Amino acid sequence: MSDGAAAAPARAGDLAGQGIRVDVVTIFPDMVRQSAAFSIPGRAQAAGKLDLRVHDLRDHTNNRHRTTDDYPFGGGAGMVMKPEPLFAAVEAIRAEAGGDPIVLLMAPDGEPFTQAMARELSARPHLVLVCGHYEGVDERVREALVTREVSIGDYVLTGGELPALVILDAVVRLVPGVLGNAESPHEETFSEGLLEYPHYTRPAEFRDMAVPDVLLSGHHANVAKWRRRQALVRTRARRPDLWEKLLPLSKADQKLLDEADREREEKI
Ligand code: 5OB
Repeated sequence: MSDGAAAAPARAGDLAGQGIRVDVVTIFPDMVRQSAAFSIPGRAQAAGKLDLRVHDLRDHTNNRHRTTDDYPFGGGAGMVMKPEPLFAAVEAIRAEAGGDPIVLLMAPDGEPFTQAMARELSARPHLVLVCGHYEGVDERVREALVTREVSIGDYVLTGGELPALVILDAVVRLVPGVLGNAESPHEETFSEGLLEYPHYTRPAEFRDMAVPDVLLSGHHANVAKWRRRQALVRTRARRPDLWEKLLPLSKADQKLLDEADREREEKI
């Protein structure tokens, strides 16, 4: 039995403006449910900001073996996910929820998932995440059922469950009221295009490693400059792809970077 069928009926709009509904279609419902019970997604559910419904794809099969995959036409290695159970699962969600949810297929050849996409999705009242498996899903699912196909990076995975959980995590933390004030997502690494500056907490000295003096100085403007400088140096060194998009630098940033380069020379 899927969560969707067990839970009290709710319209997709019930959480609109104050939360998000996410339906996940998977052959491993326990993996998704159990993982999403932790951390921010777990808290968001408890707070009524995330209405998560996990559906077992096998509940939408017709044969007694509850088969969700089959051999590829034309031959070749691997199995392909059958279209009927996927159409039945998503159409049942649509019929029950109403509205016009975005249906996302987790796919290694999909659009790269970004912070910008997470932001966009977090503004929607209802998402349906479909987890693929095996060599892939029948092409007709991609043509006629799915709104968007999403990849979380260039590596091979065994299924779409972890990508769906990644997307859920990235999206839910942006839903208004999910993060507390102290954790508020205002300085996000990727939305500004810069990597984070280094962070320190107590103790001020640990195994002969000292926290930079400026952070202990209480001089807020100098702290801000130091952090900006560190973020610039780090982004240039670690992520040339992000760095290119930051150019040309503002005068102020260029000055900070020149300073950093000069000081490095003094030290070397
Ligand atoms: N690898 N993103 C990267 C993915 C992926 C594999 C998937 C789905 C999304 O399914 C096997």
